[in-house]
This record gives sequence, C-alpha cells and structure tokens, in this order.
Amino acid sequence: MSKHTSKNTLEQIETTERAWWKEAVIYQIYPRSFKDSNGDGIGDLTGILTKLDYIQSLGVDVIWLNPIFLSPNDDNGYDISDYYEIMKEFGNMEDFDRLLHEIHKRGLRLVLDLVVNHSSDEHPWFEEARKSRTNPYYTYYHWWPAEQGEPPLRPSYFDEDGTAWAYNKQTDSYYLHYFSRKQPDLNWENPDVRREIFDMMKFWFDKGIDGFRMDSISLIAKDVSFPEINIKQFPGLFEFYAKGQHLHDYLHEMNRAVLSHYDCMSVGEGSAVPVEDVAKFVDPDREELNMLYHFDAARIRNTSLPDFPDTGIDYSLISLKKMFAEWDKAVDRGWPSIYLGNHDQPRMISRFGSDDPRFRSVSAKMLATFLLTMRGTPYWFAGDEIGMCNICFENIDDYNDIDTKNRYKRTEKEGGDTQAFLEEQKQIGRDNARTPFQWDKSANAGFTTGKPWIKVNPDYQTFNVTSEEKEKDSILNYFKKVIAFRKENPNLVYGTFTLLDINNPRAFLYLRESEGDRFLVALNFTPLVAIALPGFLLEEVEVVLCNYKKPIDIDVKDEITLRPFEAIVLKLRPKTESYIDSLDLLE
Ligand code: TEU
Ligand code: CA
Repeated sequence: MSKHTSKNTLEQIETTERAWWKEAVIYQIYPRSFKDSNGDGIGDLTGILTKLDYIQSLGVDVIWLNPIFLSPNDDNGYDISDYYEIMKEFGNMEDFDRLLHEIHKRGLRLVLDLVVNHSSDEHPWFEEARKSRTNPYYTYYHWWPAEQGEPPLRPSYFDEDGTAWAYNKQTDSYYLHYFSRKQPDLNWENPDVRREIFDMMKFWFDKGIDGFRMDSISLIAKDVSFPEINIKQFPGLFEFYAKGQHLHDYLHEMNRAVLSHYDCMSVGEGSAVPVEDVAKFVDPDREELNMLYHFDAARIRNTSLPDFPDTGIDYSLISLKKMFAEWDKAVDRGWPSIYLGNHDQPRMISRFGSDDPRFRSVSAKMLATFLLTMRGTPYWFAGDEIGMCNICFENIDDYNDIDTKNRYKRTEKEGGDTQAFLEEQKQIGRDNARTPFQWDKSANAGFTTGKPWIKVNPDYQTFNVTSEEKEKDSILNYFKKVIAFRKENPNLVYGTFTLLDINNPRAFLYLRESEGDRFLVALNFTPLVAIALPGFLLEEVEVVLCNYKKPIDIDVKDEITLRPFEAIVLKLRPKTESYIDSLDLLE
C-alpha cells in the first residue's frame, strides 16, 4: 500500500504534490504509422497536424512522438544521424514548428524521444570517429583495440550474430553497439559527449517542447575497463547493462544542467531495471527523472501465459497484480507510470485482453478502465482506443522491424526452427503495434492514398475511428468516458492504491482512496465469470463505470460477480471512517 496521502479536491492537494504530468494522460504516437499527408505511404508531421482535433477530442493531455529526427531508419528513427534536423520522410523544421504551435494552441503538450544511448553510424561524429584512433571524435564512442585480443562478451539486442562488438578496419578496433551495428553506443564517460547532448536538449526545450521520453536511458553508463560480466550475478547478461557505475551521476548532472531549468516532464525507458532500483531514478530528492517505465508486465505475460483453454484461470494474473503493487510501493516517493503496450510490444488487447470477436471490445474497455484508474501517469498507445489488435504476419517478408528480421536471420544461421520463431513473433513481434492507424473504411483505412510502408490490418472495416465515433457503445466512446471520469476525480490521480483479493486468479481488485472518495475497481482479466472478494461488506455503493451495457445488481454483498472481461468501478460510501484500516493488507 502506498503511504502517499491525498485529498478529495485539487484545491486541497498541496501544491508541492501537484504536477501537470501527474494529472496528464500521455498519448503515444508512432509517427510513421499515424497519418500520411502526401501519399508516400509514410506517416508524417503534417499528417499528425491534421488529426490534432481527433487527439483533442479524446481528452488526452500530452502527445509523445517516437523519434522524428534525421535518420537512415535502420531502426525506424532510433538511429539518429542529426539531432537538429527532422527526418526527411516526416517533413522539415517548419512543419515541426507549426505542429508544436498547433499542439500548444489546443492546450496539449509535446514530448519528444531522446535517443542518446547511441547514435546512427551515419552521424558525422561516428563517421569521423571511425577514421582513426587519433580523430577527436574517436572518444565519442566505445572501442576495443584489436591488439588486446577478442573483446569481452557483450550481447546485442538486435545483432544478427548476437554480439555487441563490430570490427572497424580503419581503426583496427571494435566498436560497441548494444542494438544494431548501425547504432554505435555513445561514450557518456566523455564530458564532451554529455555537453553536446545537454546542448541539444536545450535546443528543443528552447523551441518549447514539454519533455523527453528517454530511450534506453538505463544503459548509457559503461564500465570502460570492460570487465567480464559475472554470469552468476547477471544470468540474463542484459541486467548488467543497467548497472553502469556513473549512471545516476549522469542523470543528476542532466537534471541540474537541463531539466531543472524548464517546466518539463521526463520519463526514462527502464530497460533491464529491476524494481529495487527504480527509486534511484525517480526519488525527487535525487534530482534525476520524474518517471521510469518498466517491462515487467510484458515479461510476466510472456513467461507464464494464462491457462484459459484448460482451467479457465489466469495464474499469471496473480504475478501481474503483485508486480504492479510492488512497483507502486517502490516508487512511493516518486511517481509511477502505467502502460500495457507501446511500439516495442504487441497490441495490449492481444496480449492482455482477447482478440476473440466475442471478447475483443469488452476486454479493450476493461484494459482502458485499468490504465485510467491506476495510480500513476497512464501512457496510452495510439490505436488502442479503437481496439487495434495484432496483425500476426505469416511471412518474414511482411515484417519491417530490424529486431524481428535479425532474430530470424540468427535463427536461420544457427539452424533453429524458423517456423516456431514466426509463430512466436505473431504473439510478440513489434510490428504488431506498428501497422497503420485505422481512420475509416476507405482504402488503407484512410491512412494513406499511396502504398503503406507496412500492411494495414484488414480488420479496419470494423475497427476504425469514423465507425466508432458513430457507435454509442464503441471502445472509442468508452475510452473518452473513462478519461473524462479520471479528470473529474482527482482521487484517481492522487489517491492511494491498495490491492485486494490478491490471490484471485481471475479478478484484479483494488481500492483508490483519498480522504473523501473511495473507489473500488473490479476487473475480470479472463473470459470466464469471476467472483471478486473485497474482504468487507459492500454497502451504499454506486456503480460509476461499467463496460457492460447494464451493471450487475450490487446491493448489500460481500462479493462482486464479474462477467467475462467485465470492469466495474464502484464508489463506496462507507459508514465508518475507513474500511481499509481494518483490513488485512499486503504486508
Ligand atoms: O528499446 C530498448 C529496449 O529495451 C529493447 O529491449 C526493446 O524493448 C526491444 O524492443 C526488445 O525487443 C528502445 C526503443 O523503444 C526501441 O524501439 C529501439 O529499437 C531501441 O531502444 C533502440 O533504440
Ligand atoms: Ca508521408
């Protein structure tokens, strides 16, 4: 349980406690796939501009754009060759300025992606660096001189041979790349590199942007003596990457040099960060970042799939609930971020809800209820509000993603089962989340008049904005309703979070409490009926949200019956001061 106290109205909440980024809903856009304005099949900044009214109509507050900077697109913009230029396919600086202006005009804010663990190998810094060991830019990157023999084991996330070292002939040394060979890691140990990055951040803040999502930020610091990784301590190897000795010195330095001078938000991508380390990033006293997001929901879902077909039970849900409660507690002094999917993960409905036509819509609404009633800033991935699901490509040629393609090559090289690999990618492949946004029933879902850079999901005839705007009970309209509800109830932002009925393998049940209101959220994560047990008698309740047409009859009861993927939010009017004091809670 969080010790975070809160009040009922915004006025009562201490001004020191309040922050616009805590009250905001973040809407993440993958620009390549959102809206194409010129028919080249690639989404662009002007495309986003033409859809700002739609975004505003949702009730979201902040737009986060995946990288929009100049890039040869080895990894769709996560390989930047000029941090001060806009990616050619997306437009130019004028388009950007116009977009930012129009965003602010609507009272929305803009967060950009900061990709500084690595640059592109086509960045002028690297083009210089790779020329000779005496080049002034050589020390902007990490190298292992060939005369010292084979470099120590460093795994790569993307490399088709699995190694994070690539040989460069001109310097007779290997450069380090945690991601693809075209993404050499920047040397943060070099103060000149840090200065360049901080200057670049100021450039964008001075233009007026409202924050950064920081890519792979947990991986930036390296032990440049490059010791052998202790496999006992770091069996997954990658966990070692998020333990760089000076990591928190650099983040503190960035905060003092840049972030603290602006009214901005910062959220780090916590690759390989375990729950016990999160406070180091987000404890306000440490002056580093505002928020950090983690990968534990994805990890749990992938390692222990639900047992629906056999038992109708989802035991992984218990781990999932405990994990969310644990992270909530771990960031008690900071601020949590809540999400279930993004451009690196499959569609959240496919992963946590159900693609089955009987349950797709109701599970999408249930997940929306979850994300918008948890404690923490919700990160909403564009398309989830209309129920977009995995496309599940059959063929490797349908994929664009370097992650999928290189893993496929590696499986082939190692004589592995490529068919099994493709089956797995249908469930977890990143391109599932990158198919074009579905605007209407016209060709290519109204995304482009040309040939889309990646296939459109054929289900767009049913799941698209135009149809759902008209349909009263659509996922889209439900999403808007829950956002509005969150806005009306600051308790849902600042109230405490308490997990109930922890070992229930079908229902996710929790309280959001402040001095006045108490909300009980009951969610069924399975396609079967679930009985949720709050542990106290439900008296004088009001159903304030429900994803079914008619809420079930909840009178004086001590249990809540939930239909498949049902979501119910109850407002409790307790007779006694606090129910929870008398409850047997987590600890
Ligand atoms: O992802 C970093 C990361 O932690 C990877 O493990 C990522 O989750 C990958 O999808 C695993 O399959 C960030 C970006 O979000 C991602 O899109 C980039 O490809 C990557 O960094 C490199 O910049
Ligand atoms: Ca375009």
